[in-house]
Amino acid sequence: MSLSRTLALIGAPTDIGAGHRGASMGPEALRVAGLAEALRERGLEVLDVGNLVGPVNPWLPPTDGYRHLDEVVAWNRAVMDAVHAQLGLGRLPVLLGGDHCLGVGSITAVARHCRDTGKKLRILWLDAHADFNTSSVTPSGNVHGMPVACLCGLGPRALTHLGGQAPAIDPSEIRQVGIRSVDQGEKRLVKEYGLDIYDMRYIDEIGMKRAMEEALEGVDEHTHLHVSFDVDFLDPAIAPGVGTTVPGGPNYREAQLVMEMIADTGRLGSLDIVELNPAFDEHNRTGKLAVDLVESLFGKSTLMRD
Ligand code: 6HN
Ligand code: MN
Ligand code: MN
Ligand code: MN
Repeated sequence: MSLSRTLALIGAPTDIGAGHRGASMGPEALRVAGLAEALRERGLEVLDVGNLVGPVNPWLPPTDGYRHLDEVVAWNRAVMDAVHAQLGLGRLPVLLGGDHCLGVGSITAVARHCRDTGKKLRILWLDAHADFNTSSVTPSGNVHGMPVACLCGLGPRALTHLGGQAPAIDPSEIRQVGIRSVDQGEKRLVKEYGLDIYDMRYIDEIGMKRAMEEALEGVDEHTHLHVSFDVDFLDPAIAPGVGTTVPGGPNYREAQLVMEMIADTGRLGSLDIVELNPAFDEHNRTGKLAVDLVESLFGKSTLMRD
């Protein structure tokens, strides 16, 4: 794959939207696992722009169905501005989370950039969870369970309108892969909004290759492909370093295939790596696995296909 663009690593060290502390250490764990070096090894130019700053986690119970909403908004503003700035400079932003609530800021920026440049947006949401809760149906109040709903215009105004207009995206622009944990009220909402979900049951039945072919269908030279990689997408047997493990996820080979098939499109335009939680990890094993998979996402293949 010829990717001539410079990658900009943007750290967002926060666990403000999560139900466990520790995703705030994600950016550093990815750096320690050698993310920048591995990508440079691929011949890519990589710029680590450092960490964004935002409010500390006050670790309070939810109010009106949200935990830390003001702080979540502040972090997402910082993320949106940083991601949009890097896209404007022609760089490929790689958001190092941080928990998945940051997907609101990141994807709001990407969607705006697509409107500016006339690109077609396709989001691949790799996750065990649908992240489509609202304040009225959430079992936890944790905003990392809500970003997709917010992006589709369902949620608190400060997040749905983060980029000025709502909804930031249309549900038809997103494909969710690896899903195996959807809450009761959330199920009703994803059906109502018509989300395209490749859940593990479906992947078991038709196989990862066909599922990914379907999820990538229609991606062409006019497409900006955004990958939102929640590390809990992976089976906990290979990726214990997350706060919300769900058994029955993709194994190592399936995960590699996902990344390789995305790389083959040559259309990757932006990336989130979120929910890596070193407090739950074993000697940064999950961080190293994430780096390994991201190498494949940027075109590293096991055989001579480069
Ligand atoms: N994530 N559905 C659960 C909730 O609390 O809303 C878990 C969400 C996990 C979110 O992993 O990004
Ligand atoms: Mn998620
Ligand atoms: Mn723009
Ligand atoms: Mn998840």
